[in-house]
Amino acid sequence: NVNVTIDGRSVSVPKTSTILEAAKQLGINIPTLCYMHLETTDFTCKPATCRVCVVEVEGRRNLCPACATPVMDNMVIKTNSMRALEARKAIVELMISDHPQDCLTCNKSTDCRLQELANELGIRRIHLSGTSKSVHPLMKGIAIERDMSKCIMCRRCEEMCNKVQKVGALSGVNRGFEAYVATAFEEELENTVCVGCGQCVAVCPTGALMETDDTAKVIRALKDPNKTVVFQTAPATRVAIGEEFGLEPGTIVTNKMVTALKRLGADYVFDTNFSADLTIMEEGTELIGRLTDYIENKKADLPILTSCCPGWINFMETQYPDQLHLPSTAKSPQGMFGAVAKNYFAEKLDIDRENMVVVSIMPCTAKKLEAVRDSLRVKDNPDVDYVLTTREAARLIKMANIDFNSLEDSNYDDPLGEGTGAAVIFGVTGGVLEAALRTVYETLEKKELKKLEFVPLRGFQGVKKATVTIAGIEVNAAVVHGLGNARTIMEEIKNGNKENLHVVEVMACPGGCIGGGGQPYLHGDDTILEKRTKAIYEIDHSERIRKSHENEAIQELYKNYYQEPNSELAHRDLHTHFKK
Ligand code: HC0
Ligand code: SF4
Repeated sequence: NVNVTIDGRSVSVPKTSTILEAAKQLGINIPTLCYMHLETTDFTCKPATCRVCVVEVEGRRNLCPACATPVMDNMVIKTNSMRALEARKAIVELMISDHPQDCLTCNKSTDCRLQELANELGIRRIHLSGTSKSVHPLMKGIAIERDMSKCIMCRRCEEMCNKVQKVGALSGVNRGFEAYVATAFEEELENTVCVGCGQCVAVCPTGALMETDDTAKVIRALKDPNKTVVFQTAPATRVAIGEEFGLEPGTIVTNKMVTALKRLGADYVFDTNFSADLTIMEEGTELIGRLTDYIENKKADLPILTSCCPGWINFMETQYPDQLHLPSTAKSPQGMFGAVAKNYFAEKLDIDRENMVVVSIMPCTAKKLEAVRDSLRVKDNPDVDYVLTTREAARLIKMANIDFNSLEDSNYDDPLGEGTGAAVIFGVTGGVLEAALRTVYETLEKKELKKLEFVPLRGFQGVKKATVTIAGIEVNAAVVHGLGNARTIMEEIKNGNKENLHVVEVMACPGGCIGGGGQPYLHGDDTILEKRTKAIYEIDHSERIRKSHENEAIQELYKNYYQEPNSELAHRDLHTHFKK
């Protein structure tokens, strides 16, 4: 360890620390724009380009960037000297002078770190007037909107896409005023290897990267008297949307969210948890089928890969097109919900599917891309009409003058509103597999599973593996989250699957859906992911029914409509195919 003095206070820190880290130990938060570190996500962005963290070090002529300057014994540092403050202010002013000044109408307003910093530093006027030199057209994709005029070259998106997700869709180009982050050949993200996970959006400090805003379309549908508007809410939204209304991360607001959607004018508010249980029935049956096949014929498409995460499926299609026989053919819960709503439920209501509008509230930007897939529509009519991220849903609620925190609780509607504890854990990494194992175990063993928690599959470790013995079969399971880890496991599988994996769960976003690209921003604090996870497990624990096959509404649906999992009708509505 070494001793340093920062702003007049001493601290002993490991000698490998930077000034920024040492200051943190004293509770001094030196502002940063480009630097970001997320422990759970294993994400570090440290290009030292923004220079906002400059501090004064005694004996050195130049100011030093705190994020990139290692401490030395007896160093004396001032983070708030006049010189440091003025330099910091000048740097931010320079950035703003080359930034569109449309904070009033920017989608990121009040969530923008640059805006916040300008306020913290008391910048009230831009002396360096001049027009913004970096003018770029707004690129509006189905999932993600890019406005590179607002890019400050912090490179967080690039680091996230290339180092954590290992997709490689983004890279910095040009120099000086002309510098920005581009896709290959300046293509729209959708025409590149981008999978739409939105993790770049999640770390962007300004309005350069945003989800594409679909709130106006939903408002139009809600106002149309001829439309029956049906909402579904994803598992991970209920433990996060409260943050948008100032509640503690991990506050469970499931039933307030239902009330809010009803106040907006929804005709029905249903739960994606319902169709998550349905997914377990379809996917679990497929898993049992492939395992049996393997035992009997020594040959089968193994490991079976989960198919509910659209970012992951896009990744499979672009990166591993020769392995597309492995994913389960089950649609995601969002997709299954749309099909059940527009086929079964519309028929029950005796309305045309064209007059039903299905709106999903999802923690995810890639769900917007999933909703426009060919396999999720009948002729021109999509099963899911619009997808709003958790952030967009909150915006819609605020717009409608609904005081979220004082809302009373409401229950989901029947019959697509019933979900189990197994369904809610879909929202965290390891949850889909745990839910599947609960059902597969009881189906094959024909006896009650006493301990429902599969602890080795829980937690934030990037790759988790466990062997579970079910009816004499040793099932080798793995769980990965974050596409970089998905790539690791896919390489293992491609190279002969030496560990003989039978089933693998993949979620594109670190932490699973609770860390989705459409969730309330973490602003660098990833303890929020732990809090959301804890809340998801709390909900599971408190549910009366915690296994998908015991969901009574699902049992009814099979009895009245689909007959049995993987039936012909189930294949028509609930299964999909992949694009090479
Ligand atoms: Fe997820 Fe899902 S669990 S992907 O993370 O499977 O988005 O929350 O809705 O569809 O259920 C997201 C979350 C879902 C789906 C479910 C799955
Ligand atoms: Fe990369 Fe995901 Fe952003 Fe696409 S959405 S550019 S894959 S981080």
